[in-house]
Amino acid sequence: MTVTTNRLRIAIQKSGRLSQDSQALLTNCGLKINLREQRLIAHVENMDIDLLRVRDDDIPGLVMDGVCDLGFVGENVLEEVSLQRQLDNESYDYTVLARLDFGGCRLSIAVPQEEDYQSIKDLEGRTIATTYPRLLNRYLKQKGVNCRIVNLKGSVEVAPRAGLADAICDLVSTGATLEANGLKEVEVIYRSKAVLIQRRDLADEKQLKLIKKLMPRIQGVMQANE
Ligand code: PRT
Ligand code: ZN
Repeated sequence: MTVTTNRLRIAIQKSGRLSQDSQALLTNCGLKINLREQRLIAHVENMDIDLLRVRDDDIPGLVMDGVCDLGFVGENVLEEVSLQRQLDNESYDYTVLARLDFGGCRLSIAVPQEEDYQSIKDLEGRTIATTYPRLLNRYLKQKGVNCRIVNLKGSVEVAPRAGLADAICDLVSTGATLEANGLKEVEVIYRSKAVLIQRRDLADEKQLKLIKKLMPRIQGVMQANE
């Protein structure tokens, strides 16, 4: 059973790197958010909007399945989920309303520092650990390199030391984590930022009007931050 409501539903990361910035953006747009720490749903007091606070990995699917109307998510997660859903013959439709000014990072391949690395061809036949198997697979295919991909949900950066993989493919921002684990970045395979996405089939007039009102405010807040 799906609960019908014509309040606009926005999915945001509950706790993590995108939570604060997503919430701050909405607050700066004038939304009065009633936040109780452990709650799944936060009501916006002065507009017909509810925030759904979930794991970032669930956000693309919630929007693609039409369970949420909008979502704040990293392009890395969005693209990975899209590729996976295409393979699984599930819907993967969405519209990007805005590319945001936070959550910037890159998805990179890294190898042990002592490795003599010349090019991606050096990884032929080797094993790479990652949380992003679809993005990595797409990149390796483009380059014509065959590798074994090991799918890890966490602790990717320790995989080479633990003898689980020859290389890793993980998110990087400052590079400090790679360095602390004796790894060096050798290929950037994807550059990511946070985006605001909308479900494709949104048709409710009231909700569309609300989004139309919200978008110039979001652009305004981002310009003010420049
Ligand atoms: O619990 P939930 O599933 O919601 O959260 P999560 O743990 O999966 O994600 P989270 O909160 O870590 O990241 C959410 C999103 O933030 C990512 O999907 C990216 O879009 C974005 N982002 C931006 C990053 C980073 N920067 C980043 N540096 N996500 C992860 N990292 C990791 C990086 O892999 C490294 O392990 O942070 C660590 C520190 O990075 P360095 O390079 O500065 O050392
Ligand atoms: Zn996650």
